[in-house]
Amino acid sequence: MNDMTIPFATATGLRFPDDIVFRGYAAPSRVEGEVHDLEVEGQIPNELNGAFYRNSADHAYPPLLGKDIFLNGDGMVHMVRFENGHADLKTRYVRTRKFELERKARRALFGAYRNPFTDLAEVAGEDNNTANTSVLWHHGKLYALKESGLPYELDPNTLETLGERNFGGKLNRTFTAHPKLDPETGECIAFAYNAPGQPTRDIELYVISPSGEITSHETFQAPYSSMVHDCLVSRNYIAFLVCPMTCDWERVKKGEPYWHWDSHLKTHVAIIPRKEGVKAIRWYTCPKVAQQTHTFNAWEEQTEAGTTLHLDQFITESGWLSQFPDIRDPNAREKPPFGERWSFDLDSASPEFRMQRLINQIGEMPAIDPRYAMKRANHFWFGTNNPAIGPMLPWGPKGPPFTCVGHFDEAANKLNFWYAGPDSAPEEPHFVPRGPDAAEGDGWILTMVGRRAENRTDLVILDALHLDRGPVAVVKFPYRVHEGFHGIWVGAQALGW
Ligand code: V55
Ligand code: FE
Repeated sequence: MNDMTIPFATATGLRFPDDIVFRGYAAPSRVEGEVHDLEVEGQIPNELNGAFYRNSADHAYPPLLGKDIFLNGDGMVHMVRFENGHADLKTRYVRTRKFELERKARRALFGAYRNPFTDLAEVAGEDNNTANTSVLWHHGKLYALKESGLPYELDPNTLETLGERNFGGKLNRTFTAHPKLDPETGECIAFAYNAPGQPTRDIELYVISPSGEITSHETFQAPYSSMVHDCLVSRNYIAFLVCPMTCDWERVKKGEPYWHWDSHLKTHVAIIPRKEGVKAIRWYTCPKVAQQTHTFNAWEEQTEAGTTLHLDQFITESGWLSQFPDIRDPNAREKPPFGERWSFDLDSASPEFRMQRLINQIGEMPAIDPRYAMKRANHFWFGTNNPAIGPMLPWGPKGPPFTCVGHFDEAANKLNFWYAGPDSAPEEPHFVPRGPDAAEGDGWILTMVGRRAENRTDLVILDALHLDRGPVAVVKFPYRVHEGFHGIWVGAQALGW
């Protein structure tokens, strides 16, 4: 191929690898910018005032080692600001230490995902955090999060990076990308694993007050060091799954992937009462091979037997083999996640718990009405594929793209889908209530949609309880932004707009 056809080719031959992570629709976007007054098909509801923020991994430079996993891209945050039926887009890289050092050098300096032994000597001891996974809005501040590093605070209006934060010196070197917000107390329940920057069995548990102070910090030990990506919080309990995605520092030193799936390890569940804390921790062992991908919610039910704690989550029975190898079975095939409900009778001494299929449909990227977090929710949304209503899309770097958004109404036992159309891949759904007093589920689902044939992105607004009626509005971006991970909705009032 003629280098002249590559828009960012330089005298030094800056080129991205021609592989699944960097090619075609998955290619880094690298575009920072603003578009005022996006095109809109349909009508953006006037009640939808505020901002949708989401994070993504968008490699700023070709990978040092010639290849990489998409999880290791540089954090790029997108904001769509909604105001009285209008929508404006803003996109900026998070100015992490890694990003700044590499931009100065005009090349990659850091090597493999979370592996300092593959970095160039000139960045020895420097932080490899990409801040690429999620965004948090709490105590009036916006943060970009990645589980292998500290939060980066962003300006919620300009998306400028304000700096790395450790909440008064109380965090070590990591912080989860999936903290949970308590809609009743305003607290943020958060955790960190591998907090010193190396694998350890310790898990740090934090409570952050509505004013941003860490009011509680406790530590407990897991049976082994694992990828603790998400957690579950009910009104009175916190639960963690420790799954066989494990890190062995000796392998990392040899340049092997940070994580490997070891099906000889068991899946363990820790249940911690929020009031008593880790001294009252209780461990359960799961009888099947299980990896939690993401969680819907946790809630308690009072029965004659006492308190039952339910954990509603997506579970797969394999490792995440598109990203990290299986060290026991090189021929293992990745299995899709299903929504499951795991139920624990807390007043019983039994070491057993129940596992049921909650949603009879593969899925991932769960969402509920956030006002129903920590108590029983009836409505569940998720990204999914449904070959009965639309063909699958070609695999991307994280496996099969979604083609549909799904909704499960548990009380009615009904599944409902929106198919995004040919060559269209929805991302994580987000629920926004119609107003503060709206009933559960009465509102909208927002989802980014990759329009693969057009090399563009849309933000689609659906009626949350009637997905199959199709979009209320389609907010059209004039170009492609990179597929992302997790986002949030922040209302105009909270933003002080
Ligand atoms: C996940 C995502 C990550 C990561 C580790 O979804 C786990 C799981 C986007 O980065 O670094
Ligand atoms: Fe996640």
